[in-house]
Amino acid sequence: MPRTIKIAAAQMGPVHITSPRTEVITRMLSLLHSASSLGAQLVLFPETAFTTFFPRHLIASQASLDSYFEHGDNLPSSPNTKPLFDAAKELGIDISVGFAERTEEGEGYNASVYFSAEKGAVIAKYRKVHLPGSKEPFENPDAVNQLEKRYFQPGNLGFKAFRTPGLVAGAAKKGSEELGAGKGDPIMGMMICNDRRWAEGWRIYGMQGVEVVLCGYNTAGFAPDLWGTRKVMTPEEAEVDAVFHHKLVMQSNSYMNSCFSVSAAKAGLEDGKYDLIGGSCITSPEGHVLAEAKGKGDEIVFAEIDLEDCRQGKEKTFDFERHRRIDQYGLITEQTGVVEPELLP
Ligand code: CDV
Repeated sequence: MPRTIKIAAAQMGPVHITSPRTEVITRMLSLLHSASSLGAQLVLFPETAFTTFFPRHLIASQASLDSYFEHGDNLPSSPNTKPLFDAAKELGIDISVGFAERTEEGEGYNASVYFSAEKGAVIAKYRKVHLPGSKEPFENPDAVNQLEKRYFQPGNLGFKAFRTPGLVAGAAKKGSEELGAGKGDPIMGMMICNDRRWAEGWRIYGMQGVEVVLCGYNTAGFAPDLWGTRKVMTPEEAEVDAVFHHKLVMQSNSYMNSCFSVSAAKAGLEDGKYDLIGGSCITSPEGHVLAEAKGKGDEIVFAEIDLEDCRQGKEKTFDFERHRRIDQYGLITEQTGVVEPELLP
């Protein structure tokens, strides 16, 4: 039986350091309404969607830094973000959105939430595990900094998949007669930007039967200080490569875990200077791109997907129960860095 969902990535053009929060929310509402007019049931917004991607800046004042953060559990009620959640509830659309989270204890996380329109509540939260960059800025004054390790703690909620109510008709529930994998409410997982480059998170979601992975991102188009300069590239060549790598990891990891993925970028020249790639896309369990952004501005990327399409991979090529060999995978959790084989005599 088909289990279809109409799904959208809300790509956002640049959000500048000077952009008033109200202006950003207005743009997000406009994207939500556009997605609604296409019949979307779920809309994904980018990483740190409500503000500029501030970890590129060295921010000295605590008050200024705090202005980029929200209290995680208050998003649906905070004046800065409430209008988006109110509209999602009113339109009956689930949303997932990235934000900088400040906890009661004062810790900072690069986080995202999943809001269920049916429940009228946040039903899942994710904190970015793989924080790229450094604590200190680069010495090169022209470098694009990536100070996530300075402002955020590594995520501590793991990669926990969750079910999303109200999206597919006739979903099996606890105690249903129609039991078995692939019959219940959709299984989703969230990751944030750099996480998508790491196979480990995808596999942990795959092992929970994930059907849709949601990933918001801010990826620089040209950042040689961060990436290395072994191959000298023009900014244009570097951006082509960055988009290639983005799609490569979304497509290959969707395939290897037999799931759909949705990715939503913040794109364009943020703060008038820092180029972010676009390339928001929706990929299938066979690794194909089903829909993708055409430009680098505010744009809805939309597809109707059938979760039943996950079954073939999950039951054949990537039937984990039959084919995985965990006795051979020990190094994955025993060792963090690389230990090369001994040198030859
Ligand atoms: N926001 C990010 O996590 N950006 C990283 C860059 C810095 C490599 C990314 O993986 O796109």
